[in-house]
Amino acid sequence: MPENKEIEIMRSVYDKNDEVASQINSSFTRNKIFAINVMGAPGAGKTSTIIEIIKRLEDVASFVIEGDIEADFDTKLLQSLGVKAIQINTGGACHLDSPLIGKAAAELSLKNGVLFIENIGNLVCPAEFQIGEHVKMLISTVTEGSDKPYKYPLAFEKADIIILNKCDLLPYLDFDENFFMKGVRALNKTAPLIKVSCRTKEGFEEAVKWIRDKIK
Ligand SMILES: Nc1nc2c(ncn2[C@@H]2O[C@H](COP(=O)(O)OP(=O)(O)O)[C@@H](O)[C@H]2O)c(=O)[nH]1
Ligand SMILES: [Mg+2]
Repeated sequence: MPENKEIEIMRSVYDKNDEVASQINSSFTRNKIFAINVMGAPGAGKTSTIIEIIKRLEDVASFVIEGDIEADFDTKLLQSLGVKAIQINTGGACHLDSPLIGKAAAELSLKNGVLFIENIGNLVCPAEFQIGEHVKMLISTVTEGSDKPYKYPLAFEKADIIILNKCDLLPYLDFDENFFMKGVRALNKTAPLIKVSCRTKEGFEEAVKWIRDKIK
């Protein structure tokens, strides 16, 4: 019986979150904002990838909501590049939720453009919470090892696009691309998987084309 109770409470937390997420999503759509929930482990290159994509979307207004447990380095970096960015510090919580996004979005006066929401660095919880996004972008890296789809299936299953970053480091690692791809495709048959490097800049044209097609 106590087990049942726990499940009911969790269900109501998810339901409340999803209800707010759905309202936020409608508001983004009404305001012609395409929202991307950017997920990945700490240091995967979420901020670096967002920056490379924004540089190639020069004709589109870009906005960023930066989620971190503490600190605002990424927001300061984005602002120094002229990007409209706002920081959310969760103070310990391991994912962003939709009420947090609702408050941050209200401060950015969002209209006509792309909103990147950099989630907390974590391969588990962010995949469980809708935050008003139109698509989920998962950043995985060759330095994390090729077994990650097998160990963190939900993030790979839910992704609409998977970016494999840090490919400049492939010659120095034993990353097994076939094993990685097999794991990804067992979970997700449709998401494009794009190999990129924020160091050499390879692969970003394809990622940007995918976003442009989605905006249309
Ligand atoms: N070699 C290499 N380093 C990268 C690449 N992308 C990001 N980094 C580095 O990885 C670290 C974490 O990047 P950051 O974008 O802050 O990751 P985040 O924590 O996911 O936002 C930084 O030192 C970046 O310079 C890449 O493609 N290749
Ligand atoms: Mg970051």
